Amino acid sequence: MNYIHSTIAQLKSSSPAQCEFYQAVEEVLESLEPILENSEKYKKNAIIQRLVEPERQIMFRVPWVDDEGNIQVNKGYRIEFNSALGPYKGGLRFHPSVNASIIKFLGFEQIFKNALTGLPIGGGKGGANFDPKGRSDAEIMRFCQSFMSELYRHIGPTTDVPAGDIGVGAREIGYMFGQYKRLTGRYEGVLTGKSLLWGGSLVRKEATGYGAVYFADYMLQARGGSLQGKRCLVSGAGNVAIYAMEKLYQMGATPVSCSDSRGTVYHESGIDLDLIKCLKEQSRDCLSTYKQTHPDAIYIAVNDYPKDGHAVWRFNADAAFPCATQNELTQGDANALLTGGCLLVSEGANMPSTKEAIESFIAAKIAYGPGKAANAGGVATSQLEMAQNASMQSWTFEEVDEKLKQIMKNIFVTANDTATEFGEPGNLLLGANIAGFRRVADAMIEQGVV
Ligand code: NDP
Ligand code: 2IT
Repeated sequence: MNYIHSTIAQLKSSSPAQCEFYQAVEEVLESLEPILENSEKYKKNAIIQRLVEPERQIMFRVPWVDDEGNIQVNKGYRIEFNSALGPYKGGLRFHPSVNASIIKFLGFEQIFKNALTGLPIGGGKGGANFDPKGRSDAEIMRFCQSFMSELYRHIGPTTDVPAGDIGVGAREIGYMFGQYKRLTGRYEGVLTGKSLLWGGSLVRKEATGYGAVYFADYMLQARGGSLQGKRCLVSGAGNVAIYAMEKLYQMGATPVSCSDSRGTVYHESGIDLDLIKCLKEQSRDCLSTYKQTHPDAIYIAVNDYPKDGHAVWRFNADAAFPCATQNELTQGDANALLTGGCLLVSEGANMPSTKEAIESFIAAKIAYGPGKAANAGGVATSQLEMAQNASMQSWTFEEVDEKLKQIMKNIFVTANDTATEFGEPGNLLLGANIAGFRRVADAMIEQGVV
């Protein structure tokens, strides 16, 4: 067994039953073969064995009282994965599917994503198996306060700076910030994604979706094309999907689909974004009501999805933007996309494509932007929020957007150049994994055995 596969085998025996985490680790480590072969220093310093083991894993009880007076108990997590490049940085996910495997896969991805931004941020992730669906505002507040009552002792503006992810937006960040301030007495930039009224940064809300579209445009420009006139499939209808669709319209493309956990909407003439914002950002409703306003749209409920995948990828289009969740784009979906003429996939979500789907995209040589590169605009803009908080300044929308564009361009150029350097031009998966790894690994070596 070679070095990489024996490291993965050891990981599976020391951390059993964490399939999403193994998937993320295998994808990265298998890309590292060429660099590990060329440089003895990574093996000598046991870099990959150290990288796959989080520096610290915090798991805690989150008790709270619901509106009926019942006591509820959830499981909370913060995984502080790697601090070689800066304070731990990464989101919090509140979703019933959350477990240690999911938080570890997200934290592991975050290390390389954050390294690719070129900014001084380490990798971390957290969350809880709490289901916000159907909960009142008061219940959400009590849950967030209880979650922060444990988390506050582990975080700080120069140690660990959480943000949002699935199920955590400005409302939840507000309640958590309030509780942090109450417990510590300190008003500081300990969370990002804050409201614009009290320390948030312009463009943070839009940044992940906008960034995934900027990244797509850089991929197409390098191939002599552009997004102008392209028909795009988008999945998800949350923060990332909404602002990906907004930027697609601004760049002359047309998003024709979106989805939520209950179903998919396909609208030939283009998704009505104002309606989606109203349904998802205000009334927190489900997408099935879209057809009441647009009878010409198609709605497919989850029960009617194809057996081997997801309805949202079964329409013909030029480009695909998976912006919902992990493993939402299967081999069957990848085949359907390629047959339908899709030339580009830019991942707004974390690990949305299965291993087999990614292999199909790379074999077909379409423009494929892996999540850790394409969706890095969110965390990068979080770091811009930290910089503004630390210097007590606030930058204009245009200033932040310009920095975001430049960061996405740098990530594209770095991944693309690294792919060429290692003999696989255009393979941005390989390029992003090696470039992210190299920055973290070299920092770890310089900082000694810690
Ligand atoms: P939101 O909670 O705002 O939206 C998530 C969307 O995806 C919702 O429409 C939700 O449906 C749908 N969804 C979530 N889980 C599932 C599931 N298991 N099956 C089907 N649909 C699902 O989250 P974000 O938009 O913030 O996050 C989306 C993705 O982007 C995640 O992978 C996240 O890790 C990633 N990401 C987010 C960043 C950020 O800044 N927010 C940064 C980088 C990556 P419903 O409305 O029914 O709940
Ligand atoms: O996956 C991600 O990069 C995020 N959820 C955003 C993290 C952040 O710290 O802004």
